[in-house]
Amino acid sequence: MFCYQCQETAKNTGCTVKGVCGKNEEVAKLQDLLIYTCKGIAEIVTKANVDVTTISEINHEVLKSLFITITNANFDDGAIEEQIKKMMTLRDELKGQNSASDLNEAATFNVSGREQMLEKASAVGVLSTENEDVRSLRELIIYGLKGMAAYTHHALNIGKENKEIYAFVYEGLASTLNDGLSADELVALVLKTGEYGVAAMALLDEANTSKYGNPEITQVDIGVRNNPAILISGHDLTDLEQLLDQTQGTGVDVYTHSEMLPAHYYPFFKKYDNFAGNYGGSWWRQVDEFGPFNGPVLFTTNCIVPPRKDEIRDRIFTTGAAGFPACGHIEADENGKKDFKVIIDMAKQLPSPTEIETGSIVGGFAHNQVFALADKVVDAVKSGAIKKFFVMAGCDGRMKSREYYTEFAEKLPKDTVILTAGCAKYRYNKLPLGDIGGIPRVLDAGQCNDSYSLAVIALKLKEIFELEDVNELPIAYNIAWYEQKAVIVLLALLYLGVKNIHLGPTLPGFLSPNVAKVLVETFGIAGVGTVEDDIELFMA
Ligand code: FS2
Ligand code: SF4
Repeated sequence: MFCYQCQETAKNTGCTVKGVCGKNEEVAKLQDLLIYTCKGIAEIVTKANVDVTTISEINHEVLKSLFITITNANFDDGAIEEQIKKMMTLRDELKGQNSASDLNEAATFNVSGREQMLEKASAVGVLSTENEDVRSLRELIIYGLKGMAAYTHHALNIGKENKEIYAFVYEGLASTLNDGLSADELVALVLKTGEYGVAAMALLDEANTSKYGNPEITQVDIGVRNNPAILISGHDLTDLEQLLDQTQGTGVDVYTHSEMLPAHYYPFFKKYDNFAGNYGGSWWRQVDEFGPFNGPVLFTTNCIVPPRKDEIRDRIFTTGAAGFPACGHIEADENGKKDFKVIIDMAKQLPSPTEIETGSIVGGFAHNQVFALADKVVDAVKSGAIKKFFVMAGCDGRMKSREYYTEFAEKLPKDTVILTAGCAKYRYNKLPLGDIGGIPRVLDAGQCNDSYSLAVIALKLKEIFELEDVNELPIAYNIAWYEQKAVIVLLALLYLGVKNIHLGPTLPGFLSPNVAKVLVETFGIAGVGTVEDDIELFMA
C-alpha cells in the first residue's frame, strides 16, 4: 500500500505498511481501485462528451465513491469491494451507451474477486505515476475532488445539485490519466479545482441555509442530562434531522459529536426538545470519550477511529459513505429515508451519558449572523479595538504538535479575533478568551465547509472598507489541515486570491519539493514555526 493523502501520513512521506489512521493494506488498495474505476468513468464521460444531466445515478455514485476514500470515512473492505463492482457495472453500461475511442485502461479493465482486485490495485495506486511532480499535482487534484465530492454529496442529500460541478469532477478525474498534460496545465487544473470547490461550498451553504435556516448565535451545552442517548458524529445534517424525528417522544436524547456540533446553530433544529447538547471534543478523542458516553454512536461521515474494544465497536453504527467492518450500517431507501430503530432500541437499553465536562460553548457566526453584527465589527476595527482577525479554520488531529494551535490562540494579543470553522476549533473553543465589546474572541462559523462563510465575510469586509484586494484586510490565515476536505478549502481560498496562508502543523507530504516551491512562490504559502515567532510575524 501507499497512501499520503492526510497530514498524519507516516514520517510525512507515506503510509506503506498500515495507515496511521488504522487503514489496513487491503482497504487502502481497494480504495485505490475504487478511485481508478471512477477515473475510468470520467474518461468515458469526457471523451464521449456525455451530458452529465443524463447520468444522475453515476454522478451520485461517483460522489459517494470519492467520499468513501476520504481519511477516516470507511474502513469496511467488504463495502468498498461492493462499491467497486457497482462502479464497474455502471462504467460498462455507460460505455455501451456511448461511443468513445482511445480509452484509457481505467475505462476497460476487468477484475472479479478480491484477489484480482488487490492485484490490479497494486498496479494503479498513487505510485503508478512515476514522476514525483506529476504525481504530486495529480494527487492534489484528486484530494481536492474528494473534499469537493463530500460537500456536494451533503448538498445532494438536501436535494441541491449543480451540473457544472459534476462536469468538473469528471474533467478533474480524467485529467489525472492524461500523460500529455504539462505541469503548467496541471497547475491550472489545481486552481480550477479550487474554483469548483468554491462552487461546491456555496451549493452546500445554500442547501443548508435554505432548509435549516441561517446559523445564529447559540450557546451549546457541553454537560449531560439523565436520559439514555445517541451520539451523532460526522457532517450530514439530513441524517441528524431524520434521527431527531425518529427519537421524538422515545425518551432518548441526541447529542452531537465533533463536526456535528454546528447543527445546534441552525434555527431548524432548536424545535427538538430531545436535542441535548454536544458531547466531547474533536474526532480523535473518541477513543476516550465513547466509553463514558455509554450509548450508541452514529457516524454519518468521517472521522472514525478504529475502536479498540468490542464493547465500543458494538455501539458504533455508520451510514452513507461511512463504514466500519462488523458495525451496523444503516442504508437509505430509494427516497433517502433511513430507519434508525435499531440504534434507538439499543439506546433505550443503555445508561445515560457520564458527565465529562460542564458549561457551554458559543457559536453560530456564519455569514448571515456576522453581517447582522457588521456595524459593531466595523466600528471595532475602525476604533482599533480589533487589530486583526485570524482565520484558524480546518481540522484537528492527534499529533502533539497541534498543541501549537492552543498556545497560539492563548498567546494572541487581546485585540485580535479568531475566525474558525471545522474541528480545528476544539483546540481553543473552550478556553476563556473573552470578548471585545461583546464580540467573542472566537467566532465559530460551523463545519469545515463553512469556511465558505469566512471567505464570504472577508469579501464583504473588503467591500465595506472599499479595498482593491482581499489581502489588504487585517486578516491573517493560520490554517490547520488533516484530511482532504481541508485540501479543497485551501484550494478554494487560493482560487479566491487569498495569499500568505500558513498551513500546519506540517506541509502536506504529497507536495513534491517543486510543487511546494510553486505554492510558496505564487501564493506565499508557508508552514508554521514557533508560536512566538509566528505571532510576531503575523502582527508585524
Ligand atoms: Fe474534522 Fe474529520 Fe470536517 Fe475533517 S472531524 S478532520 O472530517 O471534515 O474537519
Ligand atoms: Fe496514512 Fe493518512 Fe492515508 Fe491513513 S489516510 S493511510 S494515515 S496517509
